[in-house]
Amino acid sequence: MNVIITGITGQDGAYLTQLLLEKGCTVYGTYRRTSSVSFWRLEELGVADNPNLHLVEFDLTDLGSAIRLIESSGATEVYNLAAQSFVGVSFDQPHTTGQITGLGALNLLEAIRIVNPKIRFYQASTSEMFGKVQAIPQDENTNFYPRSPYGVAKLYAHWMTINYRESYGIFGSSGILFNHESPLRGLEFVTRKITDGMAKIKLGKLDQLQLGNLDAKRDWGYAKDYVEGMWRMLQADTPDTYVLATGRTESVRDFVTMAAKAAGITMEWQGQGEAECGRDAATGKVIVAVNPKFYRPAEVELLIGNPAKAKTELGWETPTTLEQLCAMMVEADLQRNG
Ligand code: NDP
Ligand code: GDR
Repeated sequence: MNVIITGITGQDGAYLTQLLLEKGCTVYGTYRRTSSVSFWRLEELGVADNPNLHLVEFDLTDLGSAIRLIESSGATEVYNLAAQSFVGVSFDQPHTTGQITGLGALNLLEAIRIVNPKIRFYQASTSEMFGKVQAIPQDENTNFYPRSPYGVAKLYAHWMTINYRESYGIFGSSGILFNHESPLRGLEFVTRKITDGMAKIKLGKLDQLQLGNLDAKRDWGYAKDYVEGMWRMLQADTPDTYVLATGRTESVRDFVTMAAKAAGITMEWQGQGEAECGRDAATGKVIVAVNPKFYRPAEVELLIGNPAKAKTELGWETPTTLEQLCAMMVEADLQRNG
């Protein structure tokens, strides 16, 4: 079976490529032309040179390119993982984010509608669509209230997937995934910034880690478990919308404490707001400080998902605990920085 994965240079693209190759698929993985393309994630997973992986240059904002990709690959499944996915940047580049993250998904839906409406389509939707949350925990029936240009763009793509399902009978499924992390997570996202920072502090390569809102709470799971859920959504009898989450929420501050512990450091917290800091209990040195430059114009304060529907209907589960995930990430960063 031929499948397309957009955004294979990203975290999820790498894990999904690995999973679908293991399942015997031929993967057409798309990447963007840049002056320095990197396939480091695929290389770390040992799949970059797999003969069943075809790397295809593609930009989500180009409809013609989407049509040619769908035609030439002969794909029967398309996983749309490509996006401008960093919430912070979406405030500075709202237009680009809308073009890629919102209208980009429409380009693929249009290409499917034109070339082969039988193709199954997965849209990478997000818990950021819940934003200023209207219910706790959040599930498939919770009202949306996005709080960033990224969240708004993703909500457009989410509803277009549903609209193409209802208008043209396209098998379009939308996975509302809560935050998922791994040793392959980009350094700009808070978990990896923290595990990389703690590893560097432990190794004497960094004095202090600077963060924004320590009170934000997230439902963090392991990315490798979550790509299995994406695949299950496209193997179901009918297209639908599913939440993938762990059902547990922790603050950024708690994740710092957890990562420090995994690196062999005991944290002590002092102060409040912008004056809050975290000290290494053994040395008394301030190793974590708040820098308002990392605050967002509008924040998503609390996310916690209810994955009951995915469990019941897809048999999806996420066995990895946050402690295991955090330890895995710190261990990988200690090795990379050592
Ligand atoms: P990443 O940011 O790691 O990867 C995004 C991918 O999209 C990269 O391969 C990037 O390429 C590619 N991309 C960006 N712009 C374009 C473009 N114009 N044309 C083609 N490709 C482009 O994201 P993740 O792997 O973490 O997430 C995968 C998807 O799931 C994203 O859509 C994200 O918004 C969504 N999501 C992620 C969650 C998470 O917690 N990780 C939770 C919920 C949803 P390049 O390397 O060149 O930048
Ligand atoms: P998020 O992830 O915005 O939830 O989007 P991120 O890790 O960027 O932020 C999580 C929370 O941590 C707070 N925070 C900081 N964030 C970053 N990046 N850097 C900091 O220094 C920092 N300090 C505190 C943030 O304010 C926020 O509250 C991720 C992305 O993968 C999206 O693509 C995806 O859709 C959602 O997860 C679900």
